[in-house]
Amino acid sequence: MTQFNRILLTGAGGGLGKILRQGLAPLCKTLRLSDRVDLGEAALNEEIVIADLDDMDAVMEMTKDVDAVAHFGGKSVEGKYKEILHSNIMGGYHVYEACRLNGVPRIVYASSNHAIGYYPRTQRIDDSVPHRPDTLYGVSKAFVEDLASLYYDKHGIETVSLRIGSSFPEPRDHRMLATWLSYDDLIQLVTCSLKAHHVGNHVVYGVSDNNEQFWDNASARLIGYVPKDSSESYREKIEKNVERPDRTDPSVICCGGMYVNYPHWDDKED
Ligand code: 15L
Repeated sequence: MTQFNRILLTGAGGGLGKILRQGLAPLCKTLRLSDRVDLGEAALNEEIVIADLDDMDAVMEMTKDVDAVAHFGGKSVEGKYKEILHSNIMGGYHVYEACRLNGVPRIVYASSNHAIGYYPRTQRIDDSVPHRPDTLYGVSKAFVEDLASLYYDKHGIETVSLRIGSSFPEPRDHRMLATWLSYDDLIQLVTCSLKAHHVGNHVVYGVSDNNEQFWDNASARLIGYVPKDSSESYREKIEKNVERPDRTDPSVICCGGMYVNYPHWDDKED
């Protein structure tokens, strides 16, 4: 059922953006899509804006006359400080500030488990723990979660921050048996986040109904999310094809996996 007049999806050309381009279409009369990469032809109910999120004027334009923003734009993995700064930190700030100036009441933010990646897997954390980022990318996710807090307390803009685990067609390794979020469950989670009546500033984990879980996700149930998929059907394939990692490695001890072992990206050769 159509509920919104216009939703803006940033990062519509990215891995998850492409899934949500299809998945969010039934929710609104017009789906406005933005990215800095080519998005192809606009379908009948689509509007396309090619722009960079570090351009405030462009973000002001794209957030005009929208009822909600699904903010999936920016860099989705670790990178050099300047890339993270422009894409995620400045980009995130521009989205919040433009929503304030244009009166947009709700944002669904694609945060990441890397905002809390240094927590050990043995500690069952919920949405209320302090940030413990494992990378500069994780820091940028924590920063935008904090912007969400400020913009709710001070300006009344509601946010659901989704600390997405690993959203791919299927889990790829042992860690993803716990962190996997299927595409159908992703669509459901974003839909619940857009439609829930009063969310304030809310943080949830983006994971499917996996047997193995690192996080207490009661806050996701509060907005009506009932995941349908489980990584369990892929366990046998992973046990057979993927080498079991060394249990004493920090990437196995911590939720963030290999991100905790990454070097500082500015030390890397181009
Ligand atoms: C993320 O935040 C990334 O966007 C994705 O590419 C995966 O690395 C995922 O985290 C993960 O932790 O598996």
